[in-house]
Amino acid sequence: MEELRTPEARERLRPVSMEPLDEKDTWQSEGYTSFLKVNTQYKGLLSWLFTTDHKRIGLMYLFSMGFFFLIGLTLAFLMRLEMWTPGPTIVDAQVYNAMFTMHGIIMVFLFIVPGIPAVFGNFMLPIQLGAEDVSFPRLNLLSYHLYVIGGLLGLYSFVAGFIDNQWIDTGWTFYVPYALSTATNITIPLIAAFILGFSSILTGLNFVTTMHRMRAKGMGFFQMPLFCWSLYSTAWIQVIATPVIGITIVLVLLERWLGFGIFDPAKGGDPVLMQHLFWIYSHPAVYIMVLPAFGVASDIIATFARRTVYGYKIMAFSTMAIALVGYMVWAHHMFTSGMSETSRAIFSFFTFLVAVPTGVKIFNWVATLWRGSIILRTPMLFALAFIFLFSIGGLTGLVLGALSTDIHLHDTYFVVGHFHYVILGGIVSMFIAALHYWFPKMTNKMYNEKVANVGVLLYFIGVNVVYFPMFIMGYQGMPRRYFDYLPEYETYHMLTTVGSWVLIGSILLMFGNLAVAARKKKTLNTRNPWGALTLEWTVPSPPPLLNFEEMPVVTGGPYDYPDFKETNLDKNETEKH
Ligand code: HEM
Ligand SMILES: [Cu+2]
Repeated sequence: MEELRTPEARERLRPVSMEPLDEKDTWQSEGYTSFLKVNTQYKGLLSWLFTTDHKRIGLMYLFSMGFFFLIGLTLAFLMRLEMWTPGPTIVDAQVYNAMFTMHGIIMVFLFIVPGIPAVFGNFMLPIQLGAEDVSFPRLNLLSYHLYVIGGLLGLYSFVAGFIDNQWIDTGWTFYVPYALSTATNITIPLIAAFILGFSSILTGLNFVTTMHRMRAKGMGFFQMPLFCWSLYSTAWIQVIATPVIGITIVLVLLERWLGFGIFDPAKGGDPVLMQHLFWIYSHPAVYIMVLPAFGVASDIIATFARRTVYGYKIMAFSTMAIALVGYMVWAHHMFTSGMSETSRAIFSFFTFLVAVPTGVKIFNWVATLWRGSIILRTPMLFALAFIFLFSIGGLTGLVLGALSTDIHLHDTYFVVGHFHYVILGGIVSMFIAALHYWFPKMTNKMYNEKVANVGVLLYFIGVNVVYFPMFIMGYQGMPRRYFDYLPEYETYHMLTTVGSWVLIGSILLMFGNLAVAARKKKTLNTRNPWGALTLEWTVPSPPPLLNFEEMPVVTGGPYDYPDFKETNLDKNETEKH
C-alpha cells in the first residue's frame, strides 16, 4: 500500500484521459455536434419522444418528473394550509384524505423512486463508464414510455376526482381491507403503480447489464465512480424487489374484481399478509430512493474536497450491504400489526444492523472532508447539509426501529418527520445538488452561484422548520393522516406551515435560477469547471451523440487527486461573441 502514496504512483493511477485542461480549452463548442442538435430520423418533439439516446431520455425524465413534482408540491402546500388551525380550514376531511393520498402516490411512485437513476443515471452512467450508451437503448426508451403512461394514468384518477368526486383516499400504501371496500376508484392508480413498476425493473436491468458489459477499457468494478456503484446496488433492488409489489397489486385487483379472498378476512383471507407483501417491496424501495443519493454525495464530496473518497472499497461494499440487509427489515413497519415477540425482535435487530453500513458511510464522508481542500460551491453546500439532515433522518429511524419506542410513535407525526428528513434532507437535496453539479455538463452554462447559495440556506432552514416540530408533536401523540387536531398542537402546526413556505420557496428559487441560466448566452470555456476526475468531465458539454470523440482507456481510480490543484472555478465564464 505504502508505495501507492508517492506522487509518481498517484500520477500513474490517474486515468490517462484526465489531463488538466488548459485555459485555451474553447474548442468544445466547435467541430462537433452536441446531442441536443444532432439530426435524427424524426424532427422536433418526436425526435425527443422516440430517441434512444440515453442523454435525451434522461432529460425527458427530468422534465416529466419536474412536472409531477410540482403537482406534489402544490398538494403539500394545500395540506399545510389546511393544518394551519384546528377544524376545517380550507377543505373538508374527505378532500384532505384525497390530498395526502395523491401527494404520497405522486411523490413516491413518480418522483422519488425513479428520481436520481432515471434522470442522472441515464444521463451520466454511460459517460462515467466510458460507454456510448446503455446496453439496451430501446428498452430504455420503453422504460420512459411506461413511466409516462403510468404517470398519466396516475393523473387520470386525479382528473376523475374532479369530475365525479371519486378521489382516492387509501393513502399511498393501499392497505386492505379498506382498499377492498372503498367506493373510490383505486383501480386506475393501482394499474398505474403496476406499470411504473415495470418501468423501474427495465431500467434496473439495463443498468446492471450496462455496468457489466460496457465499462471502458481498463475500468474494473473498483475503478467505477461511487455513483455507478450506487446505481448498481439500486438496480439489483429494482430487479429483485419490484416484482413483489407487482404481484401485490395484481392480488388486490383480483380481490376487488373477483372477490378472491386472499386478503379479505370475511372470506378467510389475511389483511396482514398484504402489509407483508407491500413492505417486502417498499422497504427495499426506500433504498432504491436513497442509495443513488449516497452515490451523488460521494462524487460531489470527492470533487469539492479534492480528495479520494476515504475507504473507497468499503463505500462500495457498504452500498451493497445496505441493499442486502435492507431486504430483511420490512416488518419494522408492522410492529403494531400483530406478530410474535420473536419475529418482532428479529426485525428490530436487523433494522439496527442496517444502521452499521449506513453509519460507515457517514463516517467516511466526514473522513473524506477531513484535511480535504474544501471548496464551498452549491453542490458541496448541499452535500454538507445532506450529511447533517440525513443523519437526523437515520437516527430517528433507529428510534422507530426500536420495538418499545415504535409502539408509542407508530402512526404519529414522528414517523412523518422521520421519513421527510430522510427524503427531503437525504434524497431531494441530493437530486437538486446533482442538478447543480452536472448542470454545466448538460448545458455548458453556469448558474448564478449567489442565488443558488441563498437557495441552499433557505432549503436547509425550511427542512428543519417544517419537520423538526413534527418530532415533538408526534412524540406528544399527534396522529398522522388526520385533517383535524387538538388545540394544544396548534403552535407546532403553524410553525410547520410557515416552514413549508420557506421550503417550497427555496425549491422554486433554485429551479428558477437554473431555468434562467439555461437560457443565458454566456457559455463556459471548459469541459470541467469543477476540476473533477470522473470521465463525464472529459467529454464536451453538452456531450456529442455517442459521448466520446475517442474511446477512453482508464488506468486509475475515479478520485485519484494527485494533490491539491488550483481550479479555474472563478475564471470559467467567458462572453460568447
Ligand atoms: C434511508 C432512507 C430512508 C427512507 C427513504 C425512509 C422512508 C420511510 C418511510 C416513507 C416511512 C413511512 C412509511 C409509511 O408511510 O408508513 C418510514 C418509516 C420507518 N422507517 Fe424509514 N426511511 C429511511 C431510513 C430508515 C432507517 C435508516 C431506519 C432505521 C434504521 C428506518 C426505520 C423506519 C421505521 C422503523 C419506520 C416505521 C415507523 C412506523 O410506521 O411506526 N428508516 N421510513
Ligand atoms: Cu422501512
